[in-house]
Amino acid sequence: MRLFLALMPPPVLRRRLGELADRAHARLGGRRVPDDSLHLTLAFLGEVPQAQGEALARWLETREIPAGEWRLDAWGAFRRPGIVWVGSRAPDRALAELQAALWNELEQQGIAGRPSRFIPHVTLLRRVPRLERAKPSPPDLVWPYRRVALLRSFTDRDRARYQILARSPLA
Ligand code: 3AM
Repeated sequence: MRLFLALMPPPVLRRRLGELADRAHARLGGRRVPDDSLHLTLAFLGEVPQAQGEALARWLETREIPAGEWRLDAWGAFRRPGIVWVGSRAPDRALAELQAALWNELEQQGIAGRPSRFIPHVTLLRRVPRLERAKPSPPDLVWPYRRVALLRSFTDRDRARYQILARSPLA
């Protein structure tokens, strides 16, 4: 199973992110990420055997995280895969610490693949054919979070789909 750890937005924020995705999609095209799939990836684990996935789910269910608030105030893009995202202008210390702490524990459980850089972002569009230089007015959103989710990623009719397998206890 292909797994990742992510924050899932609360419903009000999910709608706001969906509106940003609609606006960006009208301008740039590409594939708009459906509201249900909007997330912030903290760790991409890759392909994991079923038994290890189940052990990771049990670990996460007892792993409380510190509650926090992430401010989203910037648009961004990853050019090569044609991804348009929203995130923050300045690095977010709490998220960086959370990502590092989770990776320490994943590595203790035999998971490899810690990235050399962590750019917190919410992907809104994929496969954008041509990215513009001009950026629209920056977003100004706050994402309050209290738990992390373990998700399985799979492909269904050429679309990435996610299924929540486990969640950490509410902080
Ligand atoms: O939507 P975002 O950008 O947060 O890009 C994939 C997505 O991130 C990323 O994991 C999230 C859930 O699929 N992802 C997929 N394959 C990856 C890989 N090989 C990857 N991240 C790093 N390495």
